[in-house]
Amino acid sequence: MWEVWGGRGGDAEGRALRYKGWMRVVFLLVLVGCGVPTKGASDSAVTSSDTTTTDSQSVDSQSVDSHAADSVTDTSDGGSDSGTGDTASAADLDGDGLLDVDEQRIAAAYLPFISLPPDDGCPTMGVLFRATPHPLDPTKLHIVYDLLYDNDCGVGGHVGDDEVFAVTVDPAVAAPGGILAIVAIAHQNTLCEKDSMCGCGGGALTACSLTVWDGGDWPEVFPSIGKHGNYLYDSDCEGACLFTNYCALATTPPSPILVNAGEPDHPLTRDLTTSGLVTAENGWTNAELFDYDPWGDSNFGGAGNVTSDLTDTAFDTPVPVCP
Ligand SMILES: [Ca+2]
Ligand SMILES: [Ca+2]
Ligand SMILES: [Ca+2]
Repeated sequence: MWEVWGGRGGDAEGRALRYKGWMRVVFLLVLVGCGVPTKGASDSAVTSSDTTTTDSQSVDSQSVDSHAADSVTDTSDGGSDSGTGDTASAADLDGDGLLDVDEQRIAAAYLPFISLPPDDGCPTMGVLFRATPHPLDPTKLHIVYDLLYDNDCGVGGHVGDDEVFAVTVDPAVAAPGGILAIVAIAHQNTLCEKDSMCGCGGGALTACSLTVWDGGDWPEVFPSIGKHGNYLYDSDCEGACLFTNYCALATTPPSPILVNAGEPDHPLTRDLTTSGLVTAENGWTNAELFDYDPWGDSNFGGAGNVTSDLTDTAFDTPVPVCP
């Protein structure tokens, strides 16, 4: 089932590439024979870009490579038809049955529109995610997004901030349509807790709040200014928590780095700095957040426990039938 997301049989593809190589030689000979000018074949560039070595097994390269993988249309030319990307693209290092490159690609592609207010005073942020086959329907994914910030600078602010929402994704439907449901909780386990859930408009789920962006109707997630509590409707946020929380519709969402946490029994990162999320280059300033282990069951600075975030059943999402 998962191969429809890009899984490939290495040997079969190798044979296909070799066959294509021979066919290309034959084709070029025909072209030269006919006096037709030749040009580089674009797909050779794509396959050469996949030559990412076997250190795909390292967590660092995975998070970085995934971003490269998102921009699949590698414009570099040259390079041989090595086709050696199979080792990397076939890896399921967190053992959940999903190819890790697909987890990364889908988590990036189906990230809802995060409406981080333009005047947020502490916007430095990255996203740690956990993607798994949805327990209710393995053709869908359950993705937990943990938005990690350098600071919470709202009322009662603190170093570090962890704010979670989760989605159900149908990878067979392009984003944003394939975002089937979202669960968000603002200020979990406090008197100000606000739980919300929305969906694609089918069944009993209230439809998500949408904004037009990049040619699509994207479901929105509203982090409150400074506090970063996640709300699914702007109206739920305005003046929430004793007039300490306010939200705004941003014109563009942030483009955070996304790092795959892996699974509890097979983590893909034990250090968010070496994985490229909590780094000075990304604007992070609080030394106590560097080299944080998201599976170490410790608090993220003055914020919550990320291990709990990644395993919290409060963020279980339904699988609605969409119109
Ligand atoms: Ca996997
Ligand atoms: Ca996973
Ligand atoms: Ca917060």
